[in-house]
Amino acid sequence: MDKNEAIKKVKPQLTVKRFEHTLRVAETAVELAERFQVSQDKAELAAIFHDYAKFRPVEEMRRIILTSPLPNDLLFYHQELWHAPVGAILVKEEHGIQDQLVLGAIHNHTTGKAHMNKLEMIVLLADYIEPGRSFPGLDEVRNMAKEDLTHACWLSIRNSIQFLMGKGSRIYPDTIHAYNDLTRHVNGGY
Ligand code: DGI
Ligand code: FE
Ligand code: FE
Repeated sequence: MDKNEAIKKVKPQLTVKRFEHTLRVAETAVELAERFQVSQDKAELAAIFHDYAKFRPVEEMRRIILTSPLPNDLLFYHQELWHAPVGAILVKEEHGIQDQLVLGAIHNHTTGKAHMNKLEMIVLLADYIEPGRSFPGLDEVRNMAKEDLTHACWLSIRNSIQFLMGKGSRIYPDTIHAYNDLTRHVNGGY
């Protein structure tokens, strides 16, 4: 599917603000894909669809989690997490996107997971550093994203965990697994 077709499919699913965020994530993902040598087309497609399910009714997402191969433990964690795995299912069902790399990047863009591939890291990171975002520690992540994809991804996951813990929120295990896995690459094992 080409870029314009993808944009046409996503736009009616989102608010104006979320759609503009999506376009910035796509631009950022393409830059990262070029820098870190993965398919720019796949990065762009995954980024355009990454928040596809963001505004689906909670009850619809719950039903999809219960009736698909998605892990049911998602239901015990924040609803904000659900749009990522549910989005991967819906873009396949509703728009025939079959590419496993693209679907994986959509699926894992919020929580991350252990052993992410480059495309997954790129979409997660692009979502975090797109130019419309501003939160503490972001400059450091943006600078690191110029050089080291894994380290930048580690910083973004570490910041997210710190943010969530600061609020006393639960943390989905895949986010912790992502942190532990990336930590091995960043500081050599401990
Ligand atoms: O969809 P976006 O707003 O663009 O960004 P996102 O898909 O990264 O959603 C992040 C939200 O999910 C953010 O408000 C934090 C929240 N969240 C809740 N529980 C978890 C979590 N994020 C992670 N990584 N892990 C969690 O367990
Ligand atoms: Fe998202
Ligand atoms: Fe997003």
